[in-house]
Amino acid sequence: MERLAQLALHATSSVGAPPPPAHPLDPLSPQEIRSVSSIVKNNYAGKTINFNTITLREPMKKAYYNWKEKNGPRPPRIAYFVIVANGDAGVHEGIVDISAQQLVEFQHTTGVQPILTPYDLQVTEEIIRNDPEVRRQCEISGLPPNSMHMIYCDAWTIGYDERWGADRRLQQALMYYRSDEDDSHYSHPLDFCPIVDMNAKKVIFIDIPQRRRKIPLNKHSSFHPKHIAEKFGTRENPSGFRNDNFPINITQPEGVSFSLDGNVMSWSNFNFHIGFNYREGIVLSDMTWSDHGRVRPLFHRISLCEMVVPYGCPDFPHQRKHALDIGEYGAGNCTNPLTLGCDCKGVIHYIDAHFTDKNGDASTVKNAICIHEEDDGLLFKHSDFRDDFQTTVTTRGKKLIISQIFTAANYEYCLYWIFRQDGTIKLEVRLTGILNTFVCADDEDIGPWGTKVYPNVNAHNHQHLFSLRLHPRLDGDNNSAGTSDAKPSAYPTGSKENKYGNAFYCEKTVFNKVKDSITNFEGKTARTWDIFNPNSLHKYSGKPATYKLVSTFCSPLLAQEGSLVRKRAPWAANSTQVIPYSDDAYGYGKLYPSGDHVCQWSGEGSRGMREWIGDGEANVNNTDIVFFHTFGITHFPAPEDFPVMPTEIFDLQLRPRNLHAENPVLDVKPSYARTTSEVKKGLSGVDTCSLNTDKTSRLAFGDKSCCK
Ligand code: ABN
Ligand code: CU
Repeated sequence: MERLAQLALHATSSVGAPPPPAHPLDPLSPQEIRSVSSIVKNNYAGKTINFNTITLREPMKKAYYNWKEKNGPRPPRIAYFVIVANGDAGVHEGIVDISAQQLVEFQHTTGVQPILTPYDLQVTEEIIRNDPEVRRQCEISGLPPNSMHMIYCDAWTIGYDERWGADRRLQQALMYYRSDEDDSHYSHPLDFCPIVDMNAKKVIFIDIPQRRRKIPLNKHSSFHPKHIAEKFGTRENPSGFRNDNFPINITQPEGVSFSLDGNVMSWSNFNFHIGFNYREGIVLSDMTWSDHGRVRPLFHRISLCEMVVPYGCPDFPHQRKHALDIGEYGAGNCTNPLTLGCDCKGVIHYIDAHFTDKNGDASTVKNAICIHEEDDGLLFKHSDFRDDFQTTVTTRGKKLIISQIFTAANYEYCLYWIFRQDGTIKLEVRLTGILNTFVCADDEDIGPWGTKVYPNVNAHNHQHLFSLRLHPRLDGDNNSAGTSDAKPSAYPTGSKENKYGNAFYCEKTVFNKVKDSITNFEGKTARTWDIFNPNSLHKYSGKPATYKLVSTFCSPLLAQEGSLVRKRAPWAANSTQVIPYSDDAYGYGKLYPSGDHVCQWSGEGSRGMREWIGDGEANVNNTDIVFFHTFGITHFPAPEDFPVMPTEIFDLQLRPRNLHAENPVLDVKPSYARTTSEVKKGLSGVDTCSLNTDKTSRLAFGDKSCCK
């Protein structure tokens, strides 16, 4: 990678600065995006350029809290941009100061390729359809004559292929056939893979397997209502749908219990900023907890900063299938517009997301972020057995959910950031969409590397691994981290220290240096991880104020040492890495663990997590730290996952421990509460079940009155 940096002093805009948004962490507005592109266009006058990225460069942490907490000046609005210029290899990238209407810095970086935008992915289908050699291969595969318009491809970045390196911007076209335009083409994969140079707009090579397989022309399996009617419809029930589809509605007769000041959320005792960018999608920042009036910082910034989906079939060229979807395509770029009553039910607030299009104009995804509440079941309960459970406190909880859904070609990733009233922060991932499929012949033994999910359809084994980036600020900037392992006493039964053999304890190991923080999940010890402030000790327990990471969906990366995916996702081989934080110029600060420009990185050299870990000697104890956590699942496909996957759910939790004086939800009003003395006197106590707060609950059968 070579960077040719230049300092730009004169490139300014002809229009004035757009009005600054309400909050320094707010994503760029459409006006700001246009303002940046106009400044960039002036600088690159004479070149034909395509805009790839225009995004907020968040303020440096120090500058941000200087403004927020110390009455300092508001940080300037800074944007980062990436453009691709016709005829130039690599990317042009730089920084625009929107407040000053100035291009501050720009550089031409070669040896890298930029993220793929939805636009980049759409041109590929036309290129392959018009290529004579692709046509010939389609005929060899048994494509009916004059059917090239029925050929589709999922365009993926090539990932990395040493035959071409990173000099040309390349995509691999995963090929499919649709028998009609409503067909699910994943039922009809083809066996060859064209490589497309997307700047030259041509096919440069076709990877053709030694064993040829014909296009499966079986009737497709699909999931649209008309196909369900074809599959399951009867004379009595033509739709084919189950006839138990009675609605479950969420009613909030008094509205929501969150409030938003622009993008700043207040809910229960939480307060935080909701951001969004092209790459990570939702970003939650400056998160605090109001502890009976005392505002305590919790996290500076939380996001999903990378992911990888490595496939496990050893045959060439399937080793190239390992999508780093966040760095190569963007959880923001691929985000869906959400629909009221459908993707989310209840009383919803949406936030739109804005991006640049290739011309530097703003494009908008409506309703990109969904904000809503749901019932969360019991928050706590206790009944006294002495009076047949009449003495009772029952408190119900609710949860706040900030969500987005992005489509990574075949897959949908549904991301739910969930807040509970007790201070728990949960991330739930739901995987749905369609398996990536490859053709197999009738008589083919596909070995242990995949599953035949449909006639002639092989779905390869793969993993979905995510990197969660946590920048903590628990009761201040100096934090620490470590493991917590449930262990039996080291002393044997009969010893003085463990006479009866029953002793066990929690073994805590603090990470002193970066190298100590490279750990893995241990099922045997029910391992969790603590992020804590060693300077803020609990008044009763004497233990440090902690957020405990409870995460058990921790499939280890299965690709071996030396594999391409292990090199390109240096963060994925372990469950945790902790690095010291420092503000870089323009506050960029160690965001992306597979590097800034992920497409076509060979995985060699020192980038991202490998660079940050360095010799592993840096101190991470009682300092400003960033905690990275790899989590996810291994997916061995099954026919139940086809033609579309029922959502597969996995999650993790961050739980406050030794942070609150006592149970932090004692002040949530119970739904039902009766003391022993009230029971004895025949008094009803607090009873909001039957006191009409919940007007919609009733018995399912028979009696229609509430709670009786
Ligand atoms: N999973 C690879 C991918 C993601 C987004 C768009 C195209 C391909
Ligand atoms: Cu999967």
